[in-house]
Amino acid sequence: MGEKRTQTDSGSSSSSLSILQDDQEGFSPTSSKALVLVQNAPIVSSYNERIRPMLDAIDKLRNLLVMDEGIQLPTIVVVGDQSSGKSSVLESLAGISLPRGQGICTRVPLIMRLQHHSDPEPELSLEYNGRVEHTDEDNISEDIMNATNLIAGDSKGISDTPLTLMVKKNGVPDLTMVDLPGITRVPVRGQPENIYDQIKDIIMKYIKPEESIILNVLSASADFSTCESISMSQSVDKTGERTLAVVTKVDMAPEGLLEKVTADDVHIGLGYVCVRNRVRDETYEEARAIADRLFETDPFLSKIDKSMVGIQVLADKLVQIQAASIARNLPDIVKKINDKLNSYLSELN
Ligand SMILES: Nc1nc2c(ncn2[C@@H]2O[C@H](COP(=O)(O)OP(=O)(O)OP(=O)(O)O)[C@@H](O)[C@H]2O)c(=O)[nH]1
Ligand SMILES: [Mg+2]
Repeated sequence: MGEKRTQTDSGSSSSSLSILQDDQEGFSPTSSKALVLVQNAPIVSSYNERIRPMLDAIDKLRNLLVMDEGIQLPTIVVVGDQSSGKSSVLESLAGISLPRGQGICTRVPLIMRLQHHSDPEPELSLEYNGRVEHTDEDNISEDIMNATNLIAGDSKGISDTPLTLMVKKNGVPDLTMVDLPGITRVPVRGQPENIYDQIKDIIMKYIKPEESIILNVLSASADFSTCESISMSQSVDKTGERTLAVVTKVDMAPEGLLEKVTADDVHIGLGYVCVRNRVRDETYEEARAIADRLFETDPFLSKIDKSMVGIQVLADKLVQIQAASIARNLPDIVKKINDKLNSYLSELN
């Protein structure tokens, strides 16, 4: 616990770049290999081997704070109104427990790196304020809450200093996502008056860059057209071409959902996936079985096309979207880094 971060990050900068350069040739957006991978990818694991090095390179660049130099990285950003179920969706994807509940729960950006590994024993670590803490599935939720309290104070305030959670686990999809605080209009006791503006600023910072993929989490019972998260994502992505919707809590409002997701009044370019997350103390296996049964047997939910329901569908979609985004953006990222490097070198000379 509390192990100090060593030189690993800075020491890896040149290898990150060489990974980028090597893969850039093998996986440029126009290369036929890239297109075949992106179009025909039935199995997540077949992607993982191909995508992993590039995703690692992107994550190393993230740790090297290249974003502070104005270089944007492809990132899946999870947004939604408060308690819409954002953290629950990430829990379902990772099969681990995150802090979730009523009222404001996520108070700092949580960068979650999921990485499949063959060892049956999961490995979890939490990085913040320059240190790395090793943890496990039983303690992760509490460790995140403690780290959040250290960063954002122990009342209900928020902060834009991120926490990074690394999850190496057998069978998880290779994805890096950022979970953000939910949007709320009305400050509760202990929150500053301008809480809405603070949350909005954090969200906008993450979703504005063209390289970001917006994962918009909507509760099934909500009127999508009045969701704050929809108006925020529409303000930066008018056509919806980089927005994917996840509809949660389908168990609570199944009626009329099919009509809502097929009408697509709010222009979601990357489509909808409907999910039922784990609730209370269900195990992940129980939750998955309940969700599967619901989508098979519920008179309303069973009518929704199977390509639009379930966590597995969501995982497959996200992996494909992430791969395409990295492939599309990588050449430009390498170019921007080289340009920066050259300008710093010429300043030095
Ligand atoms: N019945 C049901 N409840 C759900 C579902 N998804 C989430 N919930 C519940 O909704 C509440 C809020 O879930 P969270 O995952 O904490 O929501 P959030 O969007 O991360 O919340 P903030 O971080 O505070 O904005 C929790 O009590 C969850 O158990 C679902 O699919 N069905
Ligand atoms: Mg949350």
